[in-house]
Amino acid sequence: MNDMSDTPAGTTIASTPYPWPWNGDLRPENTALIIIDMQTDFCGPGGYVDSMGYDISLTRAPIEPIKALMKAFRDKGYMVIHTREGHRPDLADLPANKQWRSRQIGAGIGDPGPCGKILTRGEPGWEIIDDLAPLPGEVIIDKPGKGSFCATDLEMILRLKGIDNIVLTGITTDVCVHTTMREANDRGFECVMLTDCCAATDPKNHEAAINMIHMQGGVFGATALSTDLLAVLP
Ligand code: C5J
Repeated sequence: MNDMSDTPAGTTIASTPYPWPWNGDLRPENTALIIIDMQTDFCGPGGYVDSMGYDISLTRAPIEPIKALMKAFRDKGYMVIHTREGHRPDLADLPANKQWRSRQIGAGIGDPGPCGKILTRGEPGWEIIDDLAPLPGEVIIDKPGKGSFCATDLEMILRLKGIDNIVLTGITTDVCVHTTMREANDRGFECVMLTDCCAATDPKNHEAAINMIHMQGGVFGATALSTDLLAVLP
């Protein structure tokens, strides 16, 4: 069994279940912030999540913590990456079963809604919210699925930039953030999820998703509060 108190030299944060990153090598050159799906469709009035009847005050809660974190990452020269879930306007990349399921609860992907066609590229609801708008030159990953690596060039970009460590934020904890963390972990990236910078449409699922990460010595990585990371960010 590993000794979790055996903290490596370098920089680590007060994370659970181990001090992250595992090797203490936390630098602007090897660490990226990924902000997942902070789009009107997931946290704005009239968007996909709102249309399904979920409480968007939950998915809006991470906006301010992410804003503070994003500023610190930008100021210190770290890579900031944004993702957007959405489909081509002709819906050529929308699986029929995904569309069918979304229609069962009144928020059909590709169907017209208060913010334009739901989860469709180019529509108002699909845009990242103004509070967290990408800066010119920041990488934006458009993804048709829940994971940010599926059918995208994210892995190639991270490898070419020399990124080892990924800081995960955004919505929703239990769906797109978790899927992305699992995909990244399987590719050998060292991941931390910042729990105050994520949210789910059901708080119990948020907690459960965090608990899953803590199993097996950190089965997909670690979790922390953004303040714990900001306190030591080199
Ligand atoms: C979902 C997401 N929940 N961004 N997408 O459909 O988590």
